[in-house]
Amino acid sequence: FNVSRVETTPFGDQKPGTSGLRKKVKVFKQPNYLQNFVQSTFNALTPQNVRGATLVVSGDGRYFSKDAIQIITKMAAGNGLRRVWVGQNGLLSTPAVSAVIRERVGVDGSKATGAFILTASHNPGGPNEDFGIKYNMENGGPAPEGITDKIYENTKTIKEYLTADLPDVDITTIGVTSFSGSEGQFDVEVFDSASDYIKLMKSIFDFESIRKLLSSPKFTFCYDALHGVAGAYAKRIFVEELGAQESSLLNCVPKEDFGGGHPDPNLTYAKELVARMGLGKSNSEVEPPEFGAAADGDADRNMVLGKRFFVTPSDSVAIIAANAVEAIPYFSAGLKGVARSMPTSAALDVVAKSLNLKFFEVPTGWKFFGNLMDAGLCSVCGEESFGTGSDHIREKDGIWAVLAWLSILAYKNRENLGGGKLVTVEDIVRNHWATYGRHYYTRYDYENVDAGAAKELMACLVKLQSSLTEVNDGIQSDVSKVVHADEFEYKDPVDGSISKHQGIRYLFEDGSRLVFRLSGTGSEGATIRLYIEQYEKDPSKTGRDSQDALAPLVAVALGLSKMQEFTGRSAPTVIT
Ligand code: VG1
Ligand code: CO
Repeated sequence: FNVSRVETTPFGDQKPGTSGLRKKVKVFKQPNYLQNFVQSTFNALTPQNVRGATLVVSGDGRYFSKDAIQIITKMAAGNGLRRVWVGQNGLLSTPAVSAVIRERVGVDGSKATGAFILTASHNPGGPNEDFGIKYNMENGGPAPEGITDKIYENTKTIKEYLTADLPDVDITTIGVTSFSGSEGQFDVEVFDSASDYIKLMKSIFDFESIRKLLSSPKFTFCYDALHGVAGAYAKRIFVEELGAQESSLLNCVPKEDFGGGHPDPNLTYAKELVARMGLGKSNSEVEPPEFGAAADGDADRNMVLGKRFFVTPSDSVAIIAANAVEAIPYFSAGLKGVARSMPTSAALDVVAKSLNLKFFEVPTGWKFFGNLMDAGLCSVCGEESFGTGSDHIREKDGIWAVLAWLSILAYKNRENLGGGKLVTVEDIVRNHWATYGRHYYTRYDYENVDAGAAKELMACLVKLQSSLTEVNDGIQSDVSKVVHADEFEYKDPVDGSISKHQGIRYLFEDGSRLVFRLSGTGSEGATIRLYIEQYEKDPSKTGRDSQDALAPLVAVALGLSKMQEFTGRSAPTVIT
């Protein structure tokens, strides 16, 4: 093949957000738009990770992925990479990409040094919806800010990109296609999307005990992939490996447009699962399953539900951390430490304190956990945004979280499956609250509001922080006093790098918190996130409805931020 240099001019809007570059498909379809970002990324890497290197390219299968894979493959050959690995049909979940970078050995003994993950995660897909791309490093984790900043700088000055005149490669069939160029050989290896990941899961969990749980008539199960890439793993793992019934899988056929839905596993968007679990209004005659879970488009998120019961993601990571050593073989030697993102509730903090574990609070986005894990400081971590994971890879992992919960359930019920009453998801959570106290928690999202108005709202909240007396005087309802307010700033304990402006915090005397952030993953307008948390230690008061318990704090937050005044919205788009 021949390599050519193609002239191009910069786009001004290629700054990677919380998790890569996410834009409407029509933006990505502009001539050279994807090419500019890919070349800017190659130019931001060390030469060893480009020339002669092996690159993984795949994603959640959303619309435009197939075209993108062909474009990137040709550019990889043009930039002197030695080979590209593609999951069959271009499908790899985000956690599977991380696993493949870390674990997989190619047919010729090669190892990958990085990946382009093609996903916009929980954002809808299709010709009028979102596409996204992000680069992951040799450790299997998202590129750190040092690299994403460099990529952005490169996108502002790019003049040309390199590409090879290869034919389109068949990505539907497993096998290797080789090409020869003037500088040597270039291979495209298409491989099974699930097998490396399944092997890793089997090395972490006791599949036999989960199989016993899933095959017990007492235990019923349901998994909703929302037509995302998790479907490609769910059947193999839950049905073929663990013996769940095929009818327990919902929406497990990956689709380019996620069946027209919003592949975000929360109480608003995972409607079908929510109804099946007895949490919605409908369908009250059928007895709901004991356990239900959902994933987002790229399968790194998870929502865990019990029968008529919602587990908050903040509680979920705390409960996994509290039970990991007993219930999950991978952790049997103990946890190295735990971590959560700043807006995530402090439920994990209480567990860390009581178990005497190292604890870290990092900014939103998974890239901050990787350094801690690489340094051996963190085993389990999570975010309030339905992200949970561990140091088995460097991404959050939706299916891992489900297997972790099934392991805990299998462990708690190890003597009950024959006779005796099943310990349910709800029992596990309520017992946890009784031991550690409960962090009432809710998040309000105001999606797609005017970007200017959102900025002003945030600026006002920062300004207010200089006079807490004024803030406290303005609070009418019966909540405790604001004792500290700031913008969260993080100094990475491993490399010393500093990340500023990571969210506006108002901290109350009784440990309650209000946090305000602007989303970094949207593709249109701005999304304001408001996080509300209140700690209750008294076991007789941990059973309230969370919206009721938090109503006074919510009122304070809405008043303080003048939410309706700035955004014109009287209610959030999504409450979780
Ligand atoms: C959101 C979440 C954040 C998560 C990120 C990527 O970011 O809040 O916790 O890490 O999405 O998740 P933001 O900036 O929109 O709040 V995924 O599953 O979209 O890659
Ligand atoms: Co995701």
